Amino acid sequence: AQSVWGYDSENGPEHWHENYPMAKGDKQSPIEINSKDVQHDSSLSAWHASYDPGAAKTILNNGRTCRVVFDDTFDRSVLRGGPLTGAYRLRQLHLHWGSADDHGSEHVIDGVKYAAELHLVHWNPKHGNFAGALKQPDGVAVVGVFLKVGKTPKPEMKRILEEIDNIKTKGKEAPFQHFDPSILFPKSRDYWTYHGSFTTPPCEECITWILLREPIEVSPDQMARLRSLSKNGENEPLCPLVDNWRPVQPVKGRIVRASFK
Ligand code: GRE
Ligand code: ZN
Repeated sequence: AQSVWGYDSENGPEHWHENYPMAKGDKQSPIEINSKDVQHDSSLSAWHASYDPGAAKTILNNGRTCRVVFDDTFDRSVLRGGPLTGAYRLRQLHLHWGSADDHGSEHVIDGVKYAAELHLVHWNPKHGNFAGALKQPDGVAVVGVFLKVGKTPKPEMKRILEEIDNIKTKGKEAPFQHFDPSILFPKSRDYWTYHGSFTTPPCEECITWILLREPIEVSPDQMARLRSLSKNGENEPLCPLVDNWRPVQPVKGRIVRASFK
């Protein structure tokens, strides 16, 4: 059915399990979060990101997302606290987005789909390397930030979106240095947390999700820039890179905890 996975009808999320059986596992992501079903947990502490701007390396278009890659060869940019034990190293950030403003996020909050979702991916160095971490239930921690189109856009997103003109097509990569992604966080540190998976194949179930309650705002112009990326290579027919999100998966009895009331 599919040669390489993607988001189209012939290779999209409904087909992933054919080559990646974990995609039908019991702890898949994303999920819908219903605020009436979440459990406030007063023992959940605050999370802290301590990022070194010098760790940022490159930005690239891999035909499925736009990703910024960080140096993770030592503990220079780390996430701690919240539901986590120990420090997790920042490896990359990337986004999922839609073709219109009313969809694009992967997690759905009380029926609401946001225009985009930013994922900051960290791994637990006690497992040696990233590949080792993927095999462990406490291997990876992802901070998810929702993006909505609004009138008070975060100027901080500009840096990423400016660079997009340099990585229009699949396989393009550009230097992306001196960037502290914590400038993208919303004011509130309130979060939901649950155990789930990568939302892309092989959909390993190794992720502690930390989803921030407060979305950040982007301008219509900034969203248009994101949608101007292409999944085709240079000199190939134009194919816009949009709707790179996986639909929600069965919760299967998992509990979502909230850090706030
Ligand atoms: C992704 O590729 O979309 C992804 C990761 C890591 C964690 C979550 C996620 O690469 O969605
Ligand atoms: Zn993602």
